Amino acid sequence: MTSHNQQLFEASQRIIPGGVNSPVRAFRSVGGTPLFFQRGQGAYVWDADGKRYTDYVGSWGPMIAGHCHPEVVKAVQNAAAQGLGFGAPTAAELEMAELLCKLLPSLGMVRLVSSGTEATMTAIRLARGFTGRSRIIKFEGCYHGHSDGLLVKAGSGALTFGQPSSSGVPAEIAALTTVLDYNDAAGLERAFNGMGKEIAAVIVEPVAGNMNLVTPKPEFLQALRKLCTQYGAVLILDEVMTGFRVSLQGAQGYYGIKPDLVTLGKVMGGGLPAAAFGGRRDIMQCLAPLGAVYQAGTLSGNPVAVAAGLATLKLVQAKGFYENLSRMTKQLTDGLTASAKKHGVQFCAQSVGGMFGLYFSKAVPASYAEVMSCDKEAFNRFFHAMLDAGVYLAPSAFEAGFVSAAHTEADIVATVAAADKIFSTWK
Ligand code: KE4
Repeated sequence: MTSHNQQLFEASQRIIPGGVNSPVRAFRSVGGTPLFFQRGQGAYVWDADGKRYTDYVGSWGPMIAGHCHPEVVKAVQNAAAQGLGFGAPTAAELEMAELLCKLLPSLGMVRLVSSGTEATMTAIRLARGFTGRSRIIKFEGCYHGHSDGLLVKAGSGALTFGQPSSSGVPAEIAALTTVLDYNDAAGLERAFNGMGKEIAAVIVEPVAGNMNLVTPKPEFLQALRKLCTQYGAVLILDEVMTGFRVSLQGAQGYYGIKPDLVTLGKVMGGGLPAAAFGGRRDIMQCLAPLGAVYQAGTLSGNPVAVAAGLATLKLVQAKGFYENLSRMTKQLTDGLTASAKKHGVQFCAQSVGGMFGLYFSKAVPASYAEVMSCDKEAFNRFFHAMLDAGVYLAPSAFEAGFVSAAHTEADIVATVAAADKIFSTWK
């Protein structure tokens, strides 16, 4: 009997490339048939066959309050009843801009867009316009969306499918992107010493979440800030994933690093298409209509998406929100690690705030090379065994996982118990 998931996937593949609207959803790296979800509620999602899963993907981070949180749904319904879009300013956009600037002091000014890709693409253009320079630095395994200059040794789906550098990107554009090793402060120093005055911007995930999860070394963050300041390059912290995920002040607040520009998305849209970029006023004032750097968007600041974001950002400001989220996430990673150890499985895990990484390796990876040495096949086996047990992890060994405020202690305990059963017969 062909499952409904399979029927939908077969039909989708006939008219949608790979049957999906974003490659990492296709289960290509883990194998098997991707799940088509029909419903989400709290910590759970239901697939097209009606099977329930405890969800640790959360739409890749946005669903930090859980699926269909009543206050978010109500805010969306109320906004939608007033109008789905105007292509003109609304008070809600001002409220969102003021809230972002209040929560993130590094935001002197901010502009709303509809995706993380738009945010990072524009931040790069802005840095180039502000400095008059062309070269950018990124780090292997980091993913910043799919604009041409950033699809060079990228992470996430690009890494999953072994095409970290996409075809279709002209060599002339890729040549302006220098790719260095994440956490390699010495390598960054050498690059700046060699071409510092050519560098418009360094863009970095302050916690790398697109080559599985890799946390930053203190000396790496310090080098980023020191060298960008010293050479007049713009430091762009890509907090599309870490913003409001690792703490209320994102990774910049968690680690105490002050960026020149920040990109945001995911949580700030609550699941709907809202993202943003912002930072120093002197840089942001180069943007049209004030300055000569052009950027635009039909759906930028869409009132329904902004309503979802505002409702979500209201929820995350509740007292103890991040303490609880971090505690639950750590209980998950500690429980999985203890179970693997008990059963002699080479596995480890770590968490930062409400995001986590799972690795089939002896030690937690601190670089792209160490991520690549983790046992990907073992991850794929674990992924499917957990899926069979009703636990939905990210369908790739090169992604981070996410816990929501809707996950209960019982959910975490049940997830660890499911893994323990799997590890108990692990060969
Ligand atoms: P979007 O254009 O997908 O909204 O954002 C791109 C982006 C930018 N920066 C960071 C740090 C990101 O993690 C992302 C997108 N993340 C992936 C998941 N690793 C989105 C999932 C997908 O590509 O389907």
